[in-house]
Parts: sequence; structure tokens; C-alpha cells
Amino acid sequence: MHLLQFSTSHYCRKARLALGYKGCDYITENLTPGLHALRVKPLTGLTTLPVLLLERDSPDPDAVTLEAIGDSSRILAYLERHFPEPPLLPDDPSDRDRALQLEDWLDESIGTATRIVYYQYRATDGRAIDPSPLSLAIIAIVRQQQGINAASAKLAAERLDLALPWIDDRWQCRGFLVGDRPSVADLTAAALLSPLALIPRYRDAYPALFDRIVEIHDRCNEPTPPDLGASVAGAKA
Ligand SMILES: N[C@@H](CCC(=O)N[C@@H](CS)C(=O)NCC(=O)O)C(=O)O
Repeated sequence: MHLLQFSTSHYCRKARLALGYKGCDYITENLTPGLHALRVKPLTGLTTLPVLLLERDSPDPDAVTLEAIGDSSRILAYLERHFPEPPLLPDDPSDRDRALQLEDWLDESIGTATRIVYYQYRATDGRAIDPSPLSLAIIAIVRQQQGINAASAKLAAERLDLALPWIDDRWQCRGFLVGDRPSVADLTAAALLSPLALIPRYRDAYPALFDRIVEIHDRCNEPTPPDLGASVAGAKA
């Protein structure tokens, strides 16, 4: 399998966590933001990454047919169907529905809120993290494309302030967001919240949550993001 990704995207991280959890062999190909659409749109009709490419048998033995799966949740659903062990969905049907609902909420609300808060921070208090012209230009382009400003960041931070105590409490008290083993909900939260480790306000308020994110990365054989490793180690010191 072949994963088309942006190396720093938290949605691509989600796909890698699932591939690692299932023990799949795969290679990654990093695309260049902006130019990526030329490659991706003909494959999926979307411009977003991640995209998983699968080789399919073709009637012509010299040709290879590619199937493209766009969207991280569809990639996880594909993996669950074709690599059922270890499972990423609970056995209990109502827990299973709940895990999929949580995955959708995390994707559509919390993942985007994280992105908004993260890029607002990088453009303001966190500007010194990488003041190179290239980095600042990329941050400016993302903020412009996504309509990120002080007002949208305030709204996004309010969404995170509702979500994070619940996720933190659930992980600390029960170990998992739903059911009694890791599910799509846990992997999605671990991937989509990881950029917040760079922001002292979140790192200081939720040390156990970031420890849990590191544990989930370990379980999925996915390297911990450098910011997260440094943050958690720093918080523990
Ligand atoms: N719901 C999508 C969201 C993916 C997403 O927003 N990807 C961003 C990178 S973090 C992207 O590809 N942006 C480029 C674009 O929209 O053209 C998923 O879960 O895969």
C-alpha cells in the first residue's frame, strides 16, 4: 500500500496510526501543498490528503490498476474490512456506533478546531518557533485559505475547551474513549489533538492526555511527533 500525505498533517497521522496498529506494510509519499491537488483530484475527486493507493489486478498482466481511497475515515473503514485483526471497532453494536460517531465528531469539529488554534498560535505567540520566511509564508497561506484569524481561533478554542476535559477524563478513568480496547475514536483523537502539544496552555492543562497520545503512538508503532516527545518529557522533568 502507498499513502499519499503531507508529512505534517494530523489527518495523515491518523491514517498512519491505523496502518501501524494493523501491522500493514506501506510506503509514504509526501506531496507538496498546492501542487498536491494536481495529483490527488483526478484520483479521488477531492483535494484533501491522506489518500491510500491500492494496486488491483488488471486484465492486462503488464498493467497495474490503482484504486484510490480518499478521506482518513474511509481509509480506516477499508483497513477494518480487509485487516480485521486487531480490531479497531468494538464488538458491541451500540459501542461500535458510538466509536464511529466520535470519529466523525473528532474529524469534523475537533480536528479542524485544532488546526485553527495551532496556526493562530504559530502566527502569534508561537511565531518564534520557526521564524524562517518559508515557514511564515506557509502559515500565512494556510491561515488565508482556512479563514483563520483571532475571531475564528477564539471560537475554535471554545470548542476545544468543551472537548478536551471530556477526552482527558475518559482516557484517565476508562483508558479508552469507548469500549474496552483501542478504537477508531482513540486513534483519531491521538492524531488530531497531537499538534496542541506545542501550545503551553494545553500542554500544561492536560499532561495526562498528552501522555496517553504518546502511548497510543507507541502502540501503533508510529514515531511520536517531535513536539509531543519534547513537550511530554519537558512536562515530566
Ligand atoms: N476529512 C478529511 C480532512 C483531511 C484534510 O483536511 N486534509 C488537509 C491536510 S491536514 C488537506 O489535505 N488540505 C489540503 C486541501 O484541502 O486542499 C480526512 O479525514 O481525510
